[in-house]
Amino acid sequence: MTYENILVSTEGAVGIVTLNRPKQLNALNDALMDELGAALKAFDADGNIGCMIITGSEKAFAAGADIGAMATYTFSDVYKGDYITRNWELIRTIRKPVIAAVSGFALGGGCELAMMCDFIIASENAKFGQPEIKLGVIPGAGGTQRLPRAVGKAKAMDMALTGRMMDATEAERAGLVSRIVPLEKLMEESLAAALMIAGYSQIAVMAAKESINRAYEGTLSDGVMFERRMFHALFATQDQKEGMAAFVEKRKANFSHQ
Ligand code: DAK
Repeated sequence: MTYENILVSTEGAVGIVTLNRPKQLNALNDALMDELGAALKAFDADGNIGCMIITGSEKAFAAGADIGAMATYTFSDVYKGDYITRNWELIRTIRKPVIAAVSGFALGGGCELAMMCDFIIASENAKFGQPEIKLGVIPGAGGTQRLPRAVGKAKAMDMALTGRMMDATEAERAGLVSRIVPLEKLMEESLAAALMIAGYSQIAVMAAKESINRAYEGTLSDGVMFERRMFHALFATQDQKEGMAAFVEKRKANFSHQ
């Protein structure tokens, strides 16, 4: 597939997708979301890839869903066309870890896209917001659900009802981003994290992601039981034998992802 709205590359075992509509501050239109989904799916299916990064430009990760494209949509357009669910939700089906490397604006659908990733590394100039209220709508790609889970009800209400932006420091303090790095180190640090993850057992990494995601969608006791069974299951892998043998033998583990 050839891409017109994203750039796709690899660094070792890491797949990188760069959102690339610079004139529109990476506003997310249907074509871009289709391409993003296809690129992530291809990386997920590629045994040589262990982790992915989604990033944007220095000025904008993504300034939201494309307002120009949306402006004339009718209810029947979005409902019948399954707008958002049709392609955006595909990101949730990706089983390997996806890191959002965010600099500049992550607004509306851009903030929601970052929150669909497994964690967010932000540069010092990152700004997060759900300003849809200013456009006469509400967040429609999970913002009203993922933001309160990440930052709590008070801040989520504040953000979604006033439409104000949160800077990187506030976002880290609130738990929305995992770390802040200098702008010029964003890709270096994100890549280092992704390469580290890709160096571990893919099976253990996927099991960790699946288990943590359970924390959002079920009860504590069901989540703990799911985690326990996954933990038990990992003793059936060659990677568990290798990882523990390497520790005992004081050498680096060489995982085969089996
Ligand atoms: N869509 C389309 N174009 C955009 C855009 C966007 N979201 N954001 C920026 N642009 C374009 C601008 O129109 C401008 O284009 P030209 O005029 O040069 O042709 C260019 O990018 C540069 O933007 P600015 O000139 O405005 O740059 P500034 O540095 O002055 O300001 C800004 C940057 C990010 C503060 C500003 O552009 C801004 O406020 N942008 C809009 C941010 C926003 O409101 N984002 C939320 C979008 S709404 C739904 C599901 C989901 C959604 C809706 C419905 N359903 C299920 C039905 C989601 C909605 C959203 O995400």
